[in-house]
Amino acid sequence: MLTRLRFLTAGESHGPALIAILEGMIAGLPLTAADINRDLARRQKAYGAGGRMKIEKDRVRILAGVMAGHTTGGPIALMLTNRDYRHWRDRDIPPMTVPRPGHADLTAAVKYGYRDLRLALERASARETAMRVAIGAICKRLLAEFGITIGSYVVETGGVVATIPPDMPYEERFARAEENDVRCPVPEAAEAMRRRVWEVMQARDTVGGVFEVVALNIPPGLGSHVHWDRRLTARIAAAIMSIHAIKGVEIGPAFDNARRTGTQVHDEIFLAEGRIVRESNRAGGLEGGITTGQPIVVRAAMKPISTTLTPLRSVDLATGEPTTTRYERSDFNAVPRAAVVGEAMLAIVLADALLEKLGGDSLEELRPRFAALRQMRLTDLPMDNTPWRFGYDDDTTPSSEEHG
Ligand code: EPS
Repeated sequence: MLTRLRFLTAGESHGPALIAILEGMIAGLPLTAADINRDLARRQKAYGAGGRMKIEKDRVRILAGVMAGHTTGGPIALMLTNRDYRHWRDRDIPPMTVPRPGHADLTAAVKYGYRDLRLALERASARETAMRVAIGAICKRLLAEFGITIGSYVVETGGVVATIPPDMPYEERFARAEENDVRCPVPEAAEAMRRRVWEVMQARDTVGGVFEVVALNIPPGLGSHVHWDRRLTARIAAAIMSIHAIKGVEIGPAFDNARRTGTQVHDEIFLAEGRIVRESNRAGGLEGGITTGQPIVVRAAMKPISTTLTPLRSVDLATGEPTTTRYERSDFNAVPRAAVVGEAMLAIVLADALLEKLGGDSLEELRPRFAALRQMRLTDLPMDNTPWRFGYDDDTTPSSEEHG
């Protein structure tokens, strides 16, 4: 569903490295490894992360597409080393034949006919999201040139719900989320979330949760209502749903809106000093699959991590015997980390939508085009208030006069 950008990732969780190629990025964008490493470090932080995060220290190598500190317009090639690989490279790998419920173990083995489930988990692992975050950081760098920022915070962990004061500005939510390792902007709720995660870890179990990803200063008019795969709503939902363990997504408070009446939900339209404004944003920044210019608010539900210390019932596919799962090192809580991945996926979709709207191949070319975008101003709308006719060149349908 990307129209201007393309990206591919490759790599196994415990293989030597992860690789990514981003194609379609404009030329002339200032970019350093530090821009990417900042988000890679943010993705690594979580209360309830497994032992792997003590091993990995994600630092990207930019191998192509960036010269003298600026993108060239050529494909950008990125590499991340898996430090854990050294623990696996010379080892005999014990057979893994008992699929973990909830993981891709069973479904991927059915699809690909694997003789060992490790071949499934190596690529299904959320380790791959490190590369999404790296690509997303480049897209954020582009968006930042136009004042667009993206942040995230966690609103629910293991059933503990944070009540965020509705008047707390998004920038403050983002900043406060950075201050703790559950990424929750409300300190009391953050403490309750940590306690909940601790309890669940003691009970040898795992948690899921809900996070919000928000884009600020997005211009109106990105995306389109005219076709299903051009609706930005659909493109955002698909991107967020592609993140490991995400099983639900909503734009704005969509499920709550579904319980209300139309007059309680829709964001009424006002005119203030020549500008078209809204006093609410229950649409989550999108109407008709097009940006309204208000914050884009995406909420995502993450299922609990499917690798649990407490065994779950399963079947040994080698013997056909009923049995229980064996533990593989994993996370107990990955919601804070998934939120950072959500930022990346939203950044990729929005950078793509912006490039689609603006056209052009270099930052220099984009700047005046961005400045000339139609805004939510009455003067930007060419309404001429005159009657008109459909005027299709269609003589197969009788007119109302002929029908009487
Ligand atoms: C993951 C299992 C864990 C996580 C991993 C995702 O890895 P391991 O089995 O090596 O302990 O740490 O996430 C990452 C390595 C990462 O960088 O996010 C899984 O099964 O999806």
